[in-house]
Amino acid sequence: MIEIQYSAEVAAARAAGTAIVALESTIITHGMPFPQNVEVAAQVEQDIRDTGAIPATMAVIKGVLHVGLETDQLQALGQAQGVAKVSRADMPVCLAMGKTGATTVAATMIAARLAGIDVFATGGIGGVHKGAEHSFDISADLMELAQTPMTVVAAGAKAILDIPKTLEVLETQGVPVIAYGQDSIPAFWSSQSDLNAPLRMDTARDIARSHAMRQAMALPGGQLIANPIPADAEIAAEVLAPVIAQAQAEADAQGVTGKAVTPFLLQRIFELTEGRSLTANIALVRNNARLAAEIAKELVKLKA
Ligand code: PSU
Ligand code: MN
Repeated sequence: MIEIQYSAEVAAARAAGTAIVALESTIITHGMPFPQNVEVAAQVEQDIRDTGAIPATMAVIKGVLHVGLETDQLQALGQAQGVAKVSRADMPVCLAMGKTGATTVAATMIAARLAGIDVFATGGIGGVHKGAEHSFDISADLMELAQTPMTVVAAGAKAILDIPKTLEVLETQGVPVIAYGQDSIPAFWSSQSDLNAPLRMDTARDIARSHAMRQAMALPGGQLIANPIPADAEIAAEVLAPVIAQAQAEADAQGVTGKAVTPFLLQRIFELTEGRSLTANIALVRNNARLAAEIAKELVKLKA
């Protein structure tokens, strides 16, 4: 019933048993401005190939679930106006109605599971927004991590979020949050925060082993790998704090709610930092893609 279209390289990788890494498309349509969005998407795909795995960027195009995009499809999606941001709630509607939508972290996890992919790289997951005690704005990404088996590599939760509350929800939902190679939880544009991560791992092999163990135990839900941004690309948390506060105040003053909140904040932070936030965002996504490819390769070895 659900129509899935694999890109040529993903179809070949599936047949050969090559490691595959899923990528989201909301970061292309709603997370970065054109034309950098398309350049970065292609670069991140190439990083995965250079590490020895195959990228599968997810999107719904005219009601078909695409697992891996051809170059022209990626270009078109990156330039299209008014593409829907599709999460768990709206993905089946988008597919059923023959519409086009970019997948969030939650929707990409669902797509990857349907395609038999275990590992997914992104920038930062959605989480509990600042002021959530009033707005109740908690990303569906967190509940997805609790129910869909997937290793998701991110640079921690975006610093626009309430990171302590995000960690509390993940703990409640039984989602392991594993810092890669350090004790503290990375904070997206900054490599360190003053919060200790609940768990730490230092190798892709260990991460693959814990993924396989969850599968062996038939536990629903995935694991979140918090991979710090490379030190030479980070922006100090003190520099960003007032920028984030200003963007949040503007969002509140303008009554921005729901799906629009995260894209609004990212765009304002991009403007207020004169593009520095984007440069850091690009570095961390590429770094996450490389680690995800290493984990996917280890998983292929474990399953052999
Ligand atoms: N990470 C980025 N940029 C983004 C996002 C993540 O570096 O644009 C997107 C992801 O698709 C994530 C979504 O799932 O933001 C979260 O949106 P919300 O807070 O509305 O759930
Ligand atoms: Mn939200």
